[in-house]
Amino acid sequence: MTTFPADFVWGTATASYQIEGAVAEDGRRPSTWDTFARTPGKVWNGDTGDVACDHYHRFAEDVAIMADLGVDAYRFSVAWPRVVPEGTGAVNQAGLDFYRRVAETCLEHGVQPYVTLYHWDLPQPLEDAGGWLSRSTAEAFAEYARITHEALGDVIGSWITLNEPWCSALLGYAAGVHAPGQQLGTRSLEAAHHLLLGHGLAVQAMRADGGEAPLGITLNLHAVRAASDSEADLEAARRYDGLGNRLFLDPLLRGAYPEDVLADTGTTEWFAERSDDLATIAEPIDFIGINYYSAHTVAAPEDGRFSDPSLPTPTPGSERVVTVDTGAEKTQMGWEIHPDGLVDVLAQVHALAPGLPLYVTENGSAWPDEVGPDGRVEDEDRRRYLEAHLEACREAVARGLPLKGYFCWSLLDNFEWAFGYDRRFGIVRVDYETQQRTVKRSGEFYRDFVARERG
Ligand code: PNW
Repeated sequence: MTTFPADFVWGTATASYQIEGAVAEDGRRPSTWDTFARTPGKVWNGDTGDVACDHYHRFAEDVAIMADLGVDAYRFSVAWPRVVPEGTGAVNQAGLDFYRRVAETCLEHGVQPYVTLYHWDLPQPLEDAGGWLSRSTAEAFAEYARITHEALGDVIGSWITLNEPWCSALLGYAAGVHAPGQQLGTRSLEAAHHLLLGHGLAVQAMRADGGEAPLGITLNLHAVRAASDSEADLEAARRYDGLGNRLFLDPLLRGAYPEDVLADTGTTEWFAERSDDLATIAEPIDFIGINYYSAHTVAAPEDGRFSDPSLPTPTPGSERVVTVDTGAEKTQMGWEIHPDGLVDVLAQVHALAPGLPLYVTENGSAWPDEVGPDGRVEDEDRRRYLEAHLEACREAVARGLPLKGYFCWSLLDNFEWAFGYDRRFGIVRVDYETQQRTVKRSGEFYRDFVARERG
């Protein structure tokens, strides 16, 4: 059996708005997610991140739990509206101080801090000025990245610019199920471009600031399979892979947008006018982070017509592409479980950028956990999902893919975006009444797995 390299990084991941709470403390100002969560009908049960896991006050306890689990690294995100509360202009030292305390606490416990600079909490004033549809947001992001890198460069092990620009652009500006909740169809690709530009400008700004810490970006990649070998189904798979994966991978790693995707979405001209940005977007990076949850099997619409611009979907220009139920087991999110898809997406990235270090920066599953009479959470479903995907990582390493680390999503149950607190992804349970943390069976499994692999 292949063993993981001795320096393989084992971690857990979270994101600021999902766990911190304290949304109005120490100078933090509202983000688009504060606004979205307060808009009736947008988040299940009217949940907000106002308190969440109260991690802002309990981070020391949470870091100690990670140390007990024996993980090497903690991927957390910095909330832009804590550091630059209005998006541009004045810097809030109290915000930077908080993240320094988190990072230093990690280091004291032998846990390496990995920072994501943008996990979706855009300062509201920037949204009011056009959000990611506006080029100036990309420039503001680079300035915020520079400020944060300069302030925390001595305590952060690795930097991730954006988390999942696909979600920000397509769920936020096309499907409308994430903040800012707009349904603009193919105009959402303009948001994708400005996110990618912001990434490139941020990389340049952080490089100019110096330091040795590796810089990268995290994408959520979709393993895409055609329902059959028919030409129409292969076309559906091409479109789904195009919008879900290649729209981001190609400019970052090849310096060019996929022409077929621009043609499908009628955006060829808009992108041609901005081709000068591609050199910035393709600024060399040190690693790529991949968030992997599921594989998608897709088919062509029955009448062969892919578009219907009246439908708000995350596949603008290919609205009627059909997702097929393969009969595979599903998590509570309704996402089919396909551990082999993780190997496929790692191989897809490796083919595009041979040798570039790869990290799984998120992988995990939601289930309706129950607390037993003894207070234990025997989350066998989550444990099995975790084990199967860890074995997929082993397979990737065995095949020679340059996979350097794995971060389990998530350390804690948390605010699951549009689903609020209804969906639990944690390997540690959070009782939202008492804020008590309880390591679940899956957490013990992860602890034992890591210990065994380290030998
Ligand atoms: C990721 N989709 O989001 C995020 O990075 C996490 O913050 C989140 O909690 C986790 O996955 C679980 O959902 C996604 O619709 C949200 O395909 C939606 C999708 C993918 C990823």
